[in-house]
Amino acid sequence: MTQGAVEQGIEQVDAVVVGAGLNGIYQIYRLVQQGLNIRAFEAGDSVGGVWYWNRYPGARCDSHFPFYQYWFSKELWDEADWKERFPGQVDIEAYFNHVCDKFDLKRHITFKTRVTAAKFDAASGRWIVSTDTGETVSAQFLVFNSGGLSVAKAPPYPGFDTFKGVAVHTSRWPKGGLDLAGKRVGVIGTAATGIQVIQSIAAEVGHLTVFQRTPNYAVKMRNDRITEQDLSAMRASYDDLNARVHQSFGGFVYDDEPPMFDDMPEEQRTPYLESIWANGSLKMWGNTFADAFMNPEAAEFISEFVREKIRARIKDPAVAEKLVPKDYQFGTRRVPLENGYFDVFNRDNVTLVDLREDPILSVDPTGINTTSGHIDLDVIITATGFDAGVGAVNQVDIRGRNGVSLRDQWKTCVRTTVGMQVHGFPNLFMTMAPFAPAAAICNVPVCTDQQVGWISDTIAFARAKGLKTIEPTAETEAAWMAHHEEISEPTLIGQNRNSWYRLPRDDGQKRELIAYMGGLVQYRAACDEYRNSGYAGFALT
Ligand code: NA7
Repeated sequence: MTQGAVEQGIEQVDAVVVGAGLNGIYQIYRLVQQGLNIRAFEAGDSVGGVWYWNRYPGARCDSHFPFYQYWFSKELWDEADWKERFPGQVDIEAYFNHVCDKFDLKRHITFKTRVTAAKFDAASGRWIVSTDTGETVSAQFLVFNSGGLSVAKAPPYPGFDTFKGVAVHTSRWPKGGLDLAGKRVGVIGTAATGIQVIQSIAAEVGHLTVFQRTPNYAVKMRNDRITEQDLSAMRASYDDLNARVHQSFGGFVYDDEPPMFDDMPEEQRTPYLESIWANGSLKMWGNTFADAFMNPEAAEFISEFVREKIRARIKDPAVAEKLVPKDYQFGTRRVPLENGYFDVFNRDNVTLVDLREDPILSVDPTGINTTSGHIDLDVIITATGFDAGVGAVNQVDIRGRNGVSLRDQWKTCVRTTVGMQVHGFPNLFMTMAPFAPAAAICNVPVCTDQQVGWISDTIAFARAKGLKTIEPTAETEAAWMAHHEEISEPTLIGQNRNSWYRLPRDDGQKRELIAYMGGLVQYRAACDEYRNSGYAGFALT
């Protein structure tokens, strides 16, 4: 039992893990392996996180085979049975269940339970964690693996609650599915999720109205079937890929080094892009020109290439012009993949509403009102995205040293140290949080490997040294934020204000860019340096 303000009768554990998705599952595995006594809480009734919640039609991973899987176990690679180059939600959810069953992890998880509050007790150096089912647990370490994209954004239109048909956010799609056959369906949102839903349901519904605010440069996905041969090659490549993937920029290994834009003769540029386009993957975003994130001329060249690809798919030139992004450059927001999306707009039963010309005014019991009139709908699907980076952590009333509220602190200014700790909140860790590649610009399982690894190593260090607390100093945090801004802001992604990579703010303050743009190698080096130095720049008590 621990001392201090911890009350008698409260369950004492070494660590509490919040969330049992991609990060949480590996976090549980690591901490259990390290001999910690843990409790994990998960809001859903099973594991998978975003792959548990996002069961909308066409939900699919945009990371290509074989990069979207855990890297910590070669056995998992030997057993994996991927069927498609871009796995769908059903297969990914099954994979997570397999991982949990194989390592017997579910017994550590309390399902259908949300952590609602966490209070740091300075005397004991422990967190008192409360849940919505009335449980209270005391833990030395508290790890938020609650996801960077798990709190849904609701559309802010007046009257939305009065709609008498079915209204559903894509991340809350009912487990039993929705019957859309013959229905008048509206989809609000045309980014990664909206694109997948729209292309999947267009042929089934009676009429589909697509409400688009910002057009996206979607890249054609090449979703090959994965054969036994591919799986054998995947298994044989594990050691090589595992060695290289952690040294990549964004969690994918590409065999070719991209050239600098100016080094490639002009006449070779388009055929070169064609060859990458044919790959049908996010390679088009991450591995065209080495300076594509920095050089506006390179970005504009790629943008024009993709604009032409979109135009070529749409029969009506007026519709095509609405779907072609012109006011920002390719790659400066998350690039979605598509498989039939643009062709949908050639169908007679599909209408595109450009919200920039014809904004939504309100929702009423029978549909949506735009400036040009009323649209009758039976179903409204909101694919409007998430409260990115901070949303899930902010749902919990977290009180650190001196009772300071993390949520209140983050209202005016979000700060982290390498996206995994926050000064003033000792022994608290998080993954997928702002100012790390994991927040926005990384193939997540590779970031997970690194972030969960660092957190687990840090906890192991603290325990081996018999520490009560570990946290970054204010100076360390300020230095990380200064480095992040110096590296990330000058990039073209940093210059695009219209993206979930930049946190929304209504108070006139600067909006933080959550995407750390230094790449995995530089990020990993910074994290390793802290660890290898015995956590220089951290307060250890
Ligand atoms: P995103 O990428 O945040 O996209 C949300 C979409 O919804 C996007 O098209 C938004 O337009 C649109 N949106 C958001 N709010 C509104 C309102 N109020 N009215 C109209 N349209 C709106 O979320 P996704 O779920 O597609 O993808 C999230 C990530 O999950 C994705 O990047 C992958 O990494 C996996 P906007 O572009 O803001 O004008």
